[in-house]
Amino acid sequence: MTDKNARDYVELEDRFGAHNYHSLPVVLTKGEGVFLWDVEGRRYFDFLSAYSAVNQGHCHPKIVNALIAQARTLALTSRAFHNDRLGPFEKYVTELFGYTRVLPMNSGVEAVETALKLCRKWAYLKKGVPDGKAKIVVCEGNFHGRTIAAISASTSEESRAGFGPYLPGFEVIPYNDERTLARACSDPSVAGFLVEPIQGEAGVVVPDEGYLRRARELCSERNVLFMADEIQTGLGRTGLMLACDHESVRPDVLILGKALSGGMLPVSAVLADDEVMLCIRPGEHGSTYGGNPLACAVALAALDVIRDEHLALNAARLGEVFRAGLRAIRSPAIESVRGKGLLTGVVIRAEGGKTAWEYCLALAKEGLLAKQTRENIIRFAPPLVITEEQLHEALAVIKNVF
Ligand code: IF1
Repeated sequence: MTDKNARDYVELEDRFGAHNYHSLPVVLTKGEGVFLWDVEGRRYFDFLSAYSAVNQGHCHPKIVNALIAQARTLALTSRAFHNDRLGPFEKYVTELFGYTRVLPMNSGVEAVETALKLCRKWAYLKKGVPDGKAKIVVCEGNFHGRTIAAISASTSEESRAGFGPYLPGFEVIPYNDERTLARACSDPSVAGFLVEPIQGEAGVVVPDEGYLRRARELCSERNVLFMADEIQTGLGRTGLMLACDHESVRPDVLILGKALSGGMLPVSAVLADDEVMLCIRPGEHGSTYGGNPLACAVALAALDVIRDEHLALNAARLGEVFRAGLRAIRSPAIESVRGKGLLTGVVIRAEGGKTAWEYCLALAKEGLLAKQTRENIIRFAPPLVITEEQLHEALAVIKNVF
């Protein structure tokens, strides 16, 4: 153990770290399943799950074992050579999601970048867009990561301001609006539509039923690639393996990250069929760590856990229980409750009372960790391994605070 207390660790970060985060004043040291412990030994329900990266629960033994065994054997070769973990992972993940090919990367935003590059290349090689003219349509309120490309596509001033010049080639349209999408896609230089099936950072914004299906149809009609950023919504979180599955929508390009490793290390991936994926040829794209044996062994185990433990089903069932429980609290501070599966947004009433941040502080004090988004929304996203009993216990904490 350590003789430092929470304040000392916060001070260290404050003194030596970049100031790019405003974290809740909790210093965590241990995790197991749905629980986290701080350096003073207090236990918390984790209702953030590292933004849905820990769908399988903290330190899932099967994933930890895969990590340890592979770390002892071989961790990284680079793609200059083959390794005996990449192929089996690629076969597994493509069969699981029904694509012919996969391109593994590391962080989520790298997978987004990969999808954007793939889409542009496809536009020039297959769609016949004049070189350098490809456009990609994105939605207001999107969050696709922090690179220059991702912030160039963003509409958040906080994410963008001061980081220009921005990358051209993005067209922003309102989310959940098929009319503007239809208009945008009629431009023959539009190569792709990049969309979150549910907007996370925007505050768990669930589009109207039929929107994704209609968007899929529009893209097909106009020969535009439908690219789903399922980094946050995928892998069981919303009650099905993919959020697009709720509308039986099959993206042309599927982007996964976060829970693909169950929180062990950054593993992301882009899936597509030959027609698209083979547009990128040797030497045109890659990553030192992408597809490394350690990541592949961990990702395979992480997907196994989601499947074997029926985590999507659990998310579907308990998501309904959770939102019903939240609505039953009938707090005047709660304006609305929305979400799918175990991804829930609670909109806090602006006038009077506490801010969403203050509620998160109060929840932490009572032993439940959650994070606000957009000033007035609290996102609740526990690990999908949560049991009904644990969920009711957590609801009691939330009720108590409200
Ligand atoms: C942070 C938000 C969540 C994502 C989608 C790509 C990425 C993300 C749909 C990039 C990442 C994270 C990053 C995290 C906060 C978080 C977040 F509030 F900012 F929007 F989850 F909702 N596409 N989301 O949600 O993946 O490169 O980070 O692996 O601290 O910035 P990454």
